[in-house]
Amino acid sequence: MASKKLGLTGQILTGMFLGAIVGFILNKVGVQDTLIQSVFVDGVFRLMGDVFIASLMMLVVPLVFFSLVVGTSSLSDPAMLGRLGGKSIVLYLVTTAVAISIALFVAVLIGPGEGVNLEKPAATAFTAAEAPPFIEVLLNMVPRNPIAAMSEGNMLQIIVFALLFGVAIALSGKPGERLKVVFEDINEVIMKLVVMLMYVAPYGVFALMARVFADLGLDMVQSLGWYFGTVFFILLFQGFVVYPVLLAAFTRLNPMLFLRKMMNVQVFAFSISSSNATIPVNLKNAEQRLGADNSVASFTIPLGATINMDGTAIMQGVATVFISQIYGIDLTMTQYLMVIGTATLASIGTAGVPGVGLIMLAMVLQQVGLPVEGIALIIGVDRLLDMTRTAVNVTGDSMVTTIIAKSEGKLDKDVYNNPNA
Ligand code: DAS
Repeated sequence: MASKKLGLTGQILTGMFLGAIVGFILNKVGVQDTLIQSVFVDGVFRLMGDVFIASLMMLVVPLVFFSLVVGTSSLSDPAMLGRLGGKSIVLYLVTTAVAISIALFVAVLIGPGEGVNLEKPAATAFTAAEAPPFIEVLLNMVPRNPIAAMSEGNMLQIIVFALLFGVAIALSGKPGERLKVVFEDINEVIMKLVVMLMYVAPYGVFALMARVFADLGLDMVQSLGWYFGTVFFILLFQGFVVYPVLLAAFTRLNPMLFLRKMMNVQVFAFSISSSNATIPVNLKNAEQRLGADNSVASFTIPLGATINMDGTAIMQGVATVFISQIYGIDLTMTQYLMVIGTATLASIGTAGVPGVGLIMLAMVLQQVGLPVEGIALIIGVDRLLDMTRTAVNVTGDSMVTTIIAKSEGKLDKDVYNNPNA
């Protein structure tokens, strides 16, 4: 699995670099206003890139709805709710909200997209909607018509409906059990769609990068470098500062042992870019090396892989600020709060498969009225960031698992404190 994923990663990286080189050459040769510009840059590359972005968007609504119903219906099973479910949800959402708040603060401080002032895309399906006052956002979260919410792509309403629908499934006895199986099967198929889309990614990335570099040349490299560096720095800060501090504060356990025992899980997650596929490795590590009892880890690790995506939320926070700066759009405090709320809620609906964080980014951008086309600017470097943020995602899952196991008196401290366990 890992070698296959690296092959795909290698293909995407190849598409990225080839696209950048072709675009850079076209920019240097100066094809503006020539046949090459209209046939290739504004023709073939635009079509390939827009089709790829549209196919990302195509998956947002079904992905969030079905993965969230599946996640909620298993979570809200009465036997599982209780303290475990409550603690997990609070800790997972708090760590995600902390992660994205740090991301927004640092991104505004560094300003990776300042000074480019790319021309805003023509009025498209994603024209910036007026950001409503925050109280209105809260009132507007309950969908009067769930089907309309889905057709309009109103993600907060879709998330609320999916949460309620999932709870209703869990409380509906036999009919609910039958329906839950159907939703689990549909969810599997949608995950397969995400994987299929990732195979088209190298071609889409090539076209997007070629077009961006043909139009912008080197200016883009500098801004992209700042974007990549900002996300990478915050991911490392979250993984190696925030998590150890939270662990020590909540459990008084030695955080350096935690980091040391997480290395193998992080390398695995990095290489395959999938929290879901890392569940078996993360679960085994939590039980056998961190000393968490199976009754806790078997619930919190899979739940975390589904609803806890701190690394993804960090990328979404920085990307939102970067894209708003690139287009010279100032975000209001309400919009920043909406980004935190939407990205935190979206992380619940983001299943741990490669590239899915980018699909959810489209939703966050749409919710705050930013041009979704901005994804084209960062998609080329996203693969490398996906690998890193997946390693952070699974580290967060294990950190919360350790805190909960300790609080439930279900952590074997001898195992945890044994460096060779
Ligand atoms: N690769 C996803 C994961 O498995 C995260 C993402 O796409 O942002 O966690």
